[in-house]
Amino acid sequence: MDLETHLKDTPDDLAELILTVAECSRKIRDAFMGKQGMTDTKNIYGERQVALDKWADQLLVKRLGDDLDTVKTVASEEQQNILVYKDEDDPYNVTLDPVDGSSLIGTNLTVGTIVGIFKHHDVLSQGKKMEAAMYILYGPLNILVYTAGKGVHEFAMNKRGKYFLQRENIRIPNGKIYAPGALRRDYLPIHKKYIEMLEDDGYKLRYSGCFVADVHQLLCNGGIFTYPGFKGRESGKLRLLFEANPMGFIVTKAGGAASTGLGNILDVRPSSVADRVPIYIGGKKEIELIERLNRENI
Ligand code: FDP
Ligand code: ZN
Repeated sequence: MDLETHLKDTPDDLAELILTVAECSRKIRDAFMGKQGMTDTKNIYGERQVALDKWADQLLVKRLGDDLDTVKTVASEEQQNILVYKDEDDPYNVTLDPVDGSSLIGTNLTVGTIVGIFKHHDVLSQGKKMEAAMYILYGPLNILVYTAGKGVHEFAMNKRGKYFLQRENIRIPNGKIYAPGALRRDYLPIHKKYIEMLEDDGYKLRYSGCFVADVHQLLCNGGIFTYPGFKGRESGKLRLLFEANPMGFIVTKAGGAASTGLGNILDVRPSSVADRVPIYIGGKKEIELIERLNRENI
């Protein structure tokens, strides 16, 4: 079944938005050749932008913001400000991480696009208010995963650029994989204990350096991804709006969870588009463990 057919029970305007991102992802895949170098511009976090990242951002912003008449605002990890379009009444507010894991582009490892979709709630709302979320992986295959609130579904792109259903209603399995971000020497004490407990329990290391790809493997095989708060930056590295919330929404809909280590990420109230958050995302069992360790040490 193709993506369009699969979206037949989704409201037309939301289906159109998801299909527009899918269409952009085909073009982004084609643009890898030739756009791997760095630009001379920086994003709001002071990181030099890779040409592909900037190009993908401009494509997505144009197609979603300028061309669709149902999108009111777009917030992108690569833009300074929230971009405002159209009328007050337009329902959708969208967050974009155009190319997550962009430091891997030059190595030909998998990177991806992450999209969060709010309806009648602005992008500074709690993640649990999202209407839908999706991501695309540019790996050996283009993979698209979306949830419009009910199940989580996975599609693969064929040679003609069309997405076909691979797995429907994905549930995160039990598994013993851990993907730990940050330097071990900077771990805070409870996090250090947590990682040691996973290792003692036989968890295998699988960390690529691309958040969306690392989380996708957990949807396939189970386990936990974490980028914790660490010495020097207790809020961690990953961005609440662009990374943690959409991926947290998807993993939660697949029967997993996403936590700051203290509580549900989807309950966090953002204070600005640039907020960062410590993240533990994956199986419920692993999330319960870090939350218990934190509770017992308070
Ligand atoms: P990148 O800097 O390459 O864009 O938040 C972005 C991110 O990648 C995540 O995709 C990834 O999980 C993390 O940063 C990698 O950080 P480290 O280099 O510290 O491992
Ligand atoms: Zn990212």
